[in-house]
Parts: sequence; C-alpha cells; structure tokens
Amino acid sequence: MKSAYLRSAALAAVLVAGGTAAQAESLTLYCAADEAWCQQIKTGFEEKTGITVDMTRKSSGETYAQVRAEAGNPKGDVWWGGTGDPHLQAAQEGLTEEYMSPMRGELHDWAIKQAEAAGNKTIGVYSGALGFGYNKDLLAKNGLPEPKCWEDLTKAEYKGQIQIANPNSSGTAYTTLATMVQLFGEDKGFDYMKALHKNVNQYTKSGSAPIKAAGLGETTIGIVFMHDAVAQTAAGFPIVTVAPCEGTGYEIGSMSIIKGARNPEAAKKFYDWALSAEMQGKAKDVKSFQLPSNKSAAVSELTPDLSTIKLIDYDFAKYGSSEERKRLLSKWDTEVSTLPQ
Ligand code: S7P
Repeated sequence: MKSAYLRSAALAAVLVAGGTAAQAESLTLYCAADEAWCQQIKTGFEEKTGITVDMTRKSSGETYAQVRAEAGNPKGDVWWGGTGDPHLQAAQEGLTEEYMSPMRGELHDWAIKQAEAAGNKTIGVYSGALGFGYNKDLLAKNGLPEPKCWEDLTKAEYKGQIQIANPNSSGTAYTTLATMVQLFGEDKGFDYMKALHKNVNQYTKSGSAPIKAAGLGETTIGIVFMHDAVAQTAAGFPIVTVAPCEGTGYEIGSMSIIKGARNPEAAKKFYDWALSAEMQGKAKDVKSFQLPSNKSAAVSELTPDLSTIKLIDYDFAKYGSSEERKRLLSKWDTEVSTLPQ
C-alpha cells in the first residue's frame, strides 16, 4: 500500500516537472514596423532569451484596432513599433499597462516625453520625419518636374502619379493627415487632402507600400516616412527622398505592454531588451533607418538627420488623443475619401 502511494507521488512529481517543461516561456508580439525588422526582432529576442515569440505584423491603425477588439480577452503581450499616435490613444483608453523600465536612463528625452504623455503606458523606440519619395526614372519618362514641396503634389500634372496609405489603417498616413492640419490649419489642411486625393492612384493599407511601389515603377511618387524612402534607394531602386519645403511632421515610433498580457514577465524582458543599444543598433542591418531612442545605439549614415529637416512642433498629445484621432479619421472618411477623383 505504502509503495503504491510512493509510486503515485513520484508519478505526480514527474507530471508536474513535465508540465513545467512543457510550459516554456513564450511571448505574443504585435509588430507594426517593416516586416524584415519585425522578423529580426523576433529571432533576436528568441536567441537572446530562449523565449519563443509568436509575432504578427500589421500596420499601426490595424494593430490598435486588434488590441481594442481583444481587450476583453487579451491575446497579445507587447505591441512594438508603429507610429506613436495609436499607442497614445490606447493608453488613454486603458488598453495598455504602465511600466517603468530600468532602461529609461539610456533614452533620448523625446522617448521619455512620449512615455510621460501617456502615464508611462508607452515609450518611444525610434523617430523619423515624414516626407515623400519619387522614382527619378519614371519622373523623367513622364516629363514631370521634381516635386520639392507638399503643395507641388496637388498640381494637376501629378494626376494619377501619387500613392499614400489609408489613414485608418496606417500610422504613416494618419501622421500625414495630422501634419497637414497642423501645418496649414484645419480647413486648409483638409482642402489640401482633398486636392491631393485628385492625384492619388491608390490608397494602400500599409504606410511604406507606396514607396515600395514607386521603387518597382508602379507609381511615380509615394508619401511615406523619409527613412522608408531611403531604404528603397539603399535596396538599389531609383528613389529620391524629399524633405518638403514647407516643413513636415514626424513620428515617435512607440512600444506598449498590452493590459492583461498573459506573459507579463516575458513582456517586461522584451521591453527592456527593445530599449537597449544592442537591439536598436541592429535595425540598419535590415534597412530600417529610423533614429533609435537609445542614445548609444549605432545610427546608420543613411538615417535622415532630423536636425537638418524643418520639423513642425507636432502636438503628439492632441493628435494621439482618442477624440481627435477619431474625429479626424471620420472627417477624412466622409469629406475626402468619398470625393470623385
Ligand atoms: O516601415 C517603418 C515604418 O514606417 O512603419 C511604421 C508604420 O507606422 C507602420 O506602417 P503603417 O504606416 O502601415 O502603420 C512606422 O512607425 C515606421 O517608421
């Protein structure tokens, strides 16, 4: 009797040990930057920690929509990258968790400001300026002048030559909309978006798709972050990057831990690692040329130098607020996207 009891206790111990082994640490990552960078991050973290990463890549607005839709039963642990505005909106709506990383002292002020604007429920991981790029071969072939300013893109000669993403799905395109409103004032900003609409040949889902299409000769001009245009030139395509003459907006690409994350410890490990100079300095290896938020991270010589670009004083708190983001997107849906082209 006693030996049967001991045998079953030993079996229970084996099952518990086996159960523990089967529950190796894992992390569900929602990644909103370029696919190649997302893959590099997944593999890099797995190699560094042994934690298995289940990664999904989506655009910024789409990731926000997913996190909101899953709020009652969260499936993601960390939302990394993509423009900061939807991260701020998510923080305001209680969809993400506060976390004070021990890595904060290594970051630029703009990354910490982003955190403070959201009660430390998000943080800046990179920055980059908005602009556009064009295919110089196609431009010459079509006998078009070099566009230098935002206003140029509304000229009739560029009809059907421009691509931009849809601001509902794309953080890049929402940054464009919010930039025009801040640069020209709301009425003129919307007039600008309406005039631009006449020249747009396609609204894509992803923010960087327009410049990839320009690289392939499928459109002449793509409105994107300047680092995404530079990446196409670095990949060998005939793309010229433009910092618009009137000035331009910029992004603070951000990271947040999702409220109710199933793997909170792995989420914090990832978060701290994602703020390290080692991790951020590898972005350039996959042609991601944003400015890293860690002051010691290696910066590529191809990264656009923000100090030489005329940047507007982008109001992240206002344009990342839930009310303003919803209001501008719905106004764009009703007043711009429905217009004939
Ligand atoms: O490709 C890098 C990048 O431009 O993509 C992010 C972007 O928000 C994700 O794409 P969407 O515009 O489709 O949302 C930027 O944060 C990042 O710099």
